[in-house]
Amino acid sequence: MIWNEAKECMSRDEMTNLQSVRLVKLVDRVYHNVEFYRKKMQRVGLEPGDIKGIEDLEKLPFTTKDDLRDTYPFGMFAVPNSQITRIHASSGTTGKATVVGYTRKDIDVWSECVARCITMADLGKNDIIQVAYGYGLFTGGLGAHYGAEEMGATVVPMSTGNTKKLVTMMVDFGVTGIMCTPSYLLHIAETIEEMGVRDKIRLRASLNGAEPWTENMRHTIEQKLGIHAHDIYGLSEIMGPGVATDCQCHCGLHVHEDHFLPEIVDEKTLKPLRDGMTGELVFSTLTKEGLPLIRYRTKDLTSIDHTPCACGRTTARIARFKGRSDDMLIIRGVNVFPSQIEAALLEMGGTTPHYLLIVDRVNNLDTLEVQVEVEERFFSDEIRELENLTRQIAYVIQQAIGLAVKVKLVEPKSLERSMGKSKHVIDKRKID
Ligand code: DLL
Repeated sequence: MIWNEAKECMSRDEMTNLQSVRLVKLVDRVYHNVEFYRKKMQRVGLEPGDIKGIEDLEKLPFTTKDDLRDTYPFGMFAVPNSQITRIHASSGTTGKATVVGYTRKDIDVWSECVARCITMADLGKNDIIQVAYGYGLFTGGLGAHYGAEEMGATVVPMSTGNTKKLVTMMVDFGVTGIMCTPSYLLHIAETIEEMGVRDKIRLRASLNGAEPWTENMRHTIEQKLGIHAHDIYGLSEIMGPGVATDCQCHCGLHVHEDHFLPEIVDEKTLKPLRDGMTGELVFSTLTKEGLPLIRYRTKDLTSIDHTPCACGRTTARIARFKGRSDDMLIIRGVNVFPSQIEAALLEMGGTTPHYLLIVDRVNNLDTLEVQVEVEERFFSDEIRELENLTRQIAYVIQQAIGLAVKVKLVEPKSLERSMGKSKHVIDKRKID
C-alpha cells in the first residue's frame, strides 16, 4: 500500500513543477517574514522575483545550525508566536539548544510524512505500534506518535526506560510494530531472549533511526526478531523523524520530496553533486510555516538517486548515511557535540581544558566516559575532595548534554597532547 499515491508516484516533471511552485512561495514567505533571510538575500543582491523555480536554487544562500543559534530562540520563525502550536529542541554546538517551532499545519504535514513512512514498513491501521523513542523536547517520541495515530494504528507511547515492561506489554498487547533507535531494538531483542518470550511476540516490522547504523545491523535485528526492519531518517531542524524511509525494497530512503527539496553538495566547495556521488545533504523545506529553512546544511553525508523505485514510488532515494561532516556524536539517540562538554567544563573551577570522551557500547546501550584533567592540588587533597569534584563535573555535564556520564579525573598533563587538531573523542562502538 502507498499512503499518498498522488504525491509519492508523480512523474519527475510533475514533481519538479510542484517543487518549483512551492520554492517560489517559500522564498517570498521568508523574504517578507524572516529578517535573517531578507538581510541574507539583500547582501547578495537577491530579490524574491529572481527565484523562478528549482533551476535557480543555487543562487540562494545556505542556512546552518549556527544561524539558528545566532537567532536563538525564535528569531527565524516566520509566523507570530500565537500561531506556533508546538516547540521542540535539539542540541546546539555549545550552550544553547536549537529550537524549532511548528504551526498546526506543520504538525499535520509531519504526521502525514510519518504515516507515509509507517506505510512503507507495511504497517497499517490494524497494527499496534509501540513508540519507544524518548517523548519530550526530542522530536522522536511525539513525531512518531502523531504519525502512527494519523495512520490509524493503535499507539502505545512507551518512551524509553523500562525495557522489561515494554517486552511484557509487547507480548500481552500483541504489538506488531515498534519505533525506536536501532541500538535500543537490539537491547530489546536481548531482553526478549532473557525473558524467554521470543515465541510469544507478534512483532512484524520496525522503523529505526535517530542514529547511524549499518545494513549488517539491520539484518541482525531482522534475524533476531523475525521482522522487517526499516531505516527512518529525520532531523529536528527540518521536521523530526519521517523526512525519509526505505520501503520494502530497501534500496535507499524515499525522501518526501513534495515537502523537502533535497540537494547533495560537495562539503568543501558547496557545489551541487550528481546522482550517485557522496556529499552533504541539504534541504529546503517547501511547505513549512513555523520555521521554513532554505538550503539547510544537515552535515549528514549520503548520495541521491532520482530514478523510480521498484515499489512504484518515484520520490528520490538517499543512500544509508555514511557519517557526518562535523564532530557531532549520537549517544543513546542524543546528539552530543564535544564543544558542549568543553563549554561546561570551562565554566567550572578546578578543571583544565583537557578532556577525552570515550564512547562505547555495552549490552547494546551506549556509554560515555569523560576523562578530565584537574589541577594538581586536587590530587594532594583528601579523596573526599576528588569525589565531590567528580560528582560536580558529572552533574554539570549531564545538565549540559542531557545524558548521564561517567567521569574519571586524571592528573595534569596525563592526556595525550596533539600537535595538530586535538583529539577529544575515542568512539569504540562497532555499529554492525
Ligand atoms: O534524530 C529525528 C529522528 C527521530 C529521526 C527518530 C529518526 C527517528 P535530531 O535529534 O535533530 O533528530 O538528530 C538529527 O540524527 O542529522 C543525523 O545525523 C542523525 N540521524 C537521524 N536519523 C538517522 C538515520 C532526530 N536513520 C540527526 N541514520 C541527523 C543515520 C540519523 N543518522
